[in-house]
Parts: sequence; structure tokens; C-alpha cells
Amino acid sequence: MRLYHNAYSTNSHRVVLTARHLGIPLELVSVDLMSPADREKLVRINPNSKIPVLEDGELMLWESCAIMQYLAEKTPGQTIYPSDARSRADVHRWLFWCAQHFSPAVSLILWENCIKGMIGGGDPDPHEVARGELQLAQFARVLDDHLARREWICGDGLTLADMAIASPLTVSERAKLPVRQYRHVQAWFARMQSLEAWKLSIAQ
Ligand SMILES: N[C@@H](CCC(=O)N[C@@H](CS)C(=O)NCC(=O)O)C(=O)O
Repeated sequence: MRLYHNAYSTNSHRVVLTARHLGIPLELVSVDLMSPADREKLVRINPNSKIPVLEDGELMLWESCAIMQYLAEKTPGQTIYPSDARSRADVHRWLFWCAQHFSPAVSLILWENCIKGMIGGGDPDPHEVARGELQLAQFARVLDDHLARREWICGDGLTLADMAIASPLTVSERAKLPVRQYRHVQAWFARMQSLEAWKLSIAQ
């Protein structure tokens, strides 16, 4: 299987992390989002022109959380994507929450405080930064309260939910995310960083 990704993409990171955990070898193809030639190729495999994209034979699968689920489904004996309806619904709940709320809040701040300047887009817009920080505060509080009572986001062990939600936090320093005060989130993130799969995913 081949993954179109790049090393700075948090959406790609959660897929690489999942593959590393499951022991699935992936051929990594780096996509330079600044390169018109790479963009032209990307839009042919994902009409949204976004990474990551997984290629598995005829299948071209985009959307990072869908790719994570696919990789887990393909792995007999895996424990990170439960099969009973309630446990699976809980994992899905957090994956949708991540895609709909948590990741977009992080992305907004990352764009303003980091990427925009890198591509010559000018200084951060304070109104946009404030908007992102307000969103992040709302959702980081939910996560922190949830993690105050448990070690992992769903059930008793690591699941796709942890992997999906931890990835955006890899840009905490670069994006100047105001997340230090969420001590349960920080403790859980440290647990994530200590996983062997995490170390392999960062090294890529
Ligand atoms: N919901 C998508 C988001 C993908 C996404 O936004 N990827 C970013 C990189 S982290 C991208 O390709 N951005 C390029 C663009 O938006 O033009 C997913 O989870 O896969």
C-alpha cells in the first residue's frame, strides 16, 4: 500500500501512526503542497487536493480517519478499533469530533501563526488567531475533562480515537497552541509520545 503524505501534515501523521502501530508497511510518497506539479498529480487522486491519500490496488482512499479505519479493518486481531456496536460508536464519536471540531481549531491557529508566514502570506491576523483560540479552548476543555477520569479516550486501552486526536497536538509549539494548562491532556499526550509506534511515526 502507498500513502501520499508529507512529514508536516498532522492529518497524514495519524495515518502513519496507525500503520506503524498495526505493523502495516506503507510506501510513503511525499507530496509538496507548494509544488504546482505535485498539486496537479494530487488532484487526480483526490479531487479535494488534500493529503493523505491511501492507494491500495484500485482503491484511492482519502480522509485520514477513513484510512485509519480501513487499515485497522484489514488487520486481524487488532485492538484499536473495537467491533461491538457501543464501543465502535464511542470511537466514531471521537473521530467525528476530531474531524469536525478539534482539528479545524488547531488548523486555523497553525495557519495564522506558522504556515501563512512560511508561504509569504503575511503576519497572523489577530482576529483569526482569537477565533481559533476560542474554538480550541472550548474543545480542549471537553477533552481535558474527559481525560481527567481515564487514561485513554475510549474504553480501557489505546484506540483510533487517541491516535486521531493526538496528531494535531504535534504542532503545539510551532503553532503556539495555548494548551499547556490542560494537564490531563498533557499527561495523555505524554503517554501517546511514549508509544513505540509514535516514535516510529515521527521518524518516518
Ligand atoms: N479532513 C481531511 C483533511 C486533509 C487536509 O486538510 N490535509 C492538509 C494537510 S494536513 C492539506 O492537504 N492541505 C492542502 C490544502 O488544503 O490545500 C483529512 O482528515 O484527511
